[in-house]
Formats: sequence, C-alpha cells, structure tokens
Amino acid sequence: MISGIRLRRAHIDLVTPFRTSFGVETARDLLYVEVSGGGLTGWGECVAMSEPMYSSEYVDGCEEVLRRYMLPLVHRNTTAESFTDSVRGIRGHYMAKAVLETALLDFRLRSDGMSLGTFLGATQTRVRSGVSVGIQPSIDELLGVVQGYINDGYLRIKLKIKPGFDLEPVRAVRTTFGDDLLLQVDANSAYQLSDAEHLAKLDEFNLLLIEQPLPEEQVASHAQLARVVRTPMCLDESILSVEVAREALDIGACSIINIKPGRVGGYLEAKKIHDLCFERGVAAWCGGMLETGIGRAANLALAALPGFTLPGDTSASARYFARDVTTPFILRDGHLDVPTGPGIGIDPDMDYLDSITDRADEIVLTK
Ligand code: NPG
Repeated sequence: MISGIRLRRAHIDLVTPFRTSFGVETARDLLYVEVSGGGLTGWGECVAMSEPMYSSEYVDGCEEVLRRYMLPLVHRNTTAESFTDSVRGIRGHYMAKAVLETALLDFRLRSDGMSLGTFLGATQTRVRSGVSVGIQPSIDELLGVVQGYINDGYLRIKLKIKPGFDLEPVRAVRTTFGDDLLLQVDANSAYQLSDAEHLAKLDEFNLLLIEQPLPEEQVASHAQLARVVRTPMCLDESILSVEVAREALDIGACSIINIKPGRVGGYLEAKKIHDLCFERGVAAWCGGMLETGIGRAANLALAALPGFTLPGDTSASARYFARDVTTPFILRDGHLDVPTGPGIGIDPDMDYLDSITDRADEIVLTK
C-alpha cells in the first residue's frame, strides 16, 4: 500500500552542451516522483526540459499539473493502470502523467518482485545502443565528436540537423566514416513542407531515417513529404498516443516510429505503440530525453521488447553525466544490459542524489 509520495527537484550538469534545432541544454533540470510504502520506493523521472521548446511541456509546468490535478487523484491503492484511467480526462500533459505512472508501476513491480522488462514483455537481455550527436560549431568538430562515439562502440549515429546545418554535415560524416555506418538525422520540427525538395537531397546519403522534419501538428504534411523524400520518415514529437500512431501509419506519414514513454504518457501507452508497430511489421526504436539512470533503466526495459528493431538513443551514462545518480550504465560491445531486478531494477545513490537535490516535498495522501 502507498503511504506517501515525494516530489524531488534536482539538477545535474551535462558533460557537454547538447544543441538541437530548438536550443541548447547544458544541465538537466530534474523532477523525480517517489512513491513509497512498506519500506519500498518506486521511482519516476520526468523527461520534460526546463523550457517548452521540444514540445509544449516544461518541467515546472509538469510539477504544477501534478500537484494541482494529478496527485489529488492518487490514494493508497492506486495502480499505474487505475491512475492512467483516472487522468484520461486531463488533456495533454503526457510527461507529467508519465512520471507519476512510472513511479506507481515501479512501486507495484518492486512489491511483486517482477522486473519492468518482464512485465512489458522484454525478449532481450541487452539492447543495441545508438547515440544522438548535437549540432556542432563546425564540421571538423562534428567529425571529431562522431569519431569519439564510434571509438566508444556506438552502433548507430544520429545527427541533429536544422536549416543551414544539414546536407554538408551529413555528407562529411558519410564520406569520412563510409557507407556501413548506421546513420540517421533528426530535425526536431525545424522544416516546412516547402523544404521538401531540399530535404530530398538527403536521399543520396543512404540514411536509416529522417526524424520529425515538420512541426508536431503537421502529421498529414509528413505524408506529403514522404511522397517526395525517399529516406524513410520517422515521427517523434507528433506521436502522442497509439491512436495518433495508427493514423500516422495509415496515411503514410511515417514508416518508422520513435517511441518515448515520456512523450506518450507512460510505459503502458508506449507498450501499446510497440505492439501496434510489431503487429504491422513497422520498425520502431526507443528515444531518449537525456535521462539519468532512473529514466534510462526504465527505457532499457522497454527497448528490450521484440518490436524495437533499430538501435535507440539508449546511450551509456558517460555520454551525458560525469557521475550518474545510479550505478552507471556502461557500453559493452555497443550494447547496454537490461536491468533484471524488481521494477526498474536500479536504485539511486541516495547520498549523491541528495547532494544534487534542490528541494523535496512530501505529499500527504488524504484517502
Ligand atoms: O540520448 O537521451 C538522449 C538524447 C536523445 O536526441 C535526443 N533527444 O529530440 O529526441 C530528441 C532529443 C532531445 C534532446 C529532446 C534534448 C529534448 C531535448
């Protein structure tokens, strides 16, 4: 039974600034939800960034909607499933829903002694790791960064692109590292449909996929774009639920899906999107949101399902942080191990976590 919930705000520096088409992240502004009872704690990590630039969500907003509308719905016997049902009437706020749902799920699975991977239907004990490379100040620096990740053993490279930083960096990476490198690009919504002819010039680089070139709302425009660009279209920001995923696939807006639990309201919805892709033979991969070990552990459990046919943004702890909040995830032979312990299968180092915590508030359950 749940006896208490804690909201924890913390911060951790990134080892290197991460630049996308919408901004630059230098530190992670963290929100954890801890669901406790009977000596056990279930953990959730919010994926929202400090500012509403990736999507409309941001971490202070997540905390506000959790406190005001979601936590009052939680009582001692709330489960991840009953919570998800009870917040169906709250529109949007997927990242806020996801962090609380994950903590509830982790709490229950720890009580039951079952790993998240087993609960979700994982079939792999380790997952192939890709890495997402931010926009660099110059092509030379980009080549150096990519070389470093290849040396680390990453099995696929994703380059962030934006108008003015697209064809040349992709050409340079392809030419330098050869045709065998698994390479893809991510535009984070930075283009317009009128850029279709320009984006089609990426076709010559034999990319695995192009991710989210157009704004989130423009699902149908992606279908039009996919008729001009031969590189497989992958959607990220647009896919907010299994229903959107089905419609996007039905109209040909994408042929590959980046599944991020935080973006779709949690692991239960992420699993439904996985199942849809698996049934239809559509390639899927697990995205990342610069998570610390708590969020990363849960993503690895998901990424171990059989429908994740492409390497994900499931990179090692060292790619992001000098010191992670958990035992670090280490890249071995291009793979990360899927945790096997109960729930997400890993605990934070509490002394270290407390040392980076700005504040932690206990929420009293009234029912
Ligand atoms: O490896 O965790 C990671 C980051 C992967 O590129 C990544 N995430 O758009 O998918 C994305 C992107 C992102 C980065 C989103 C920063 C939001 C902020």
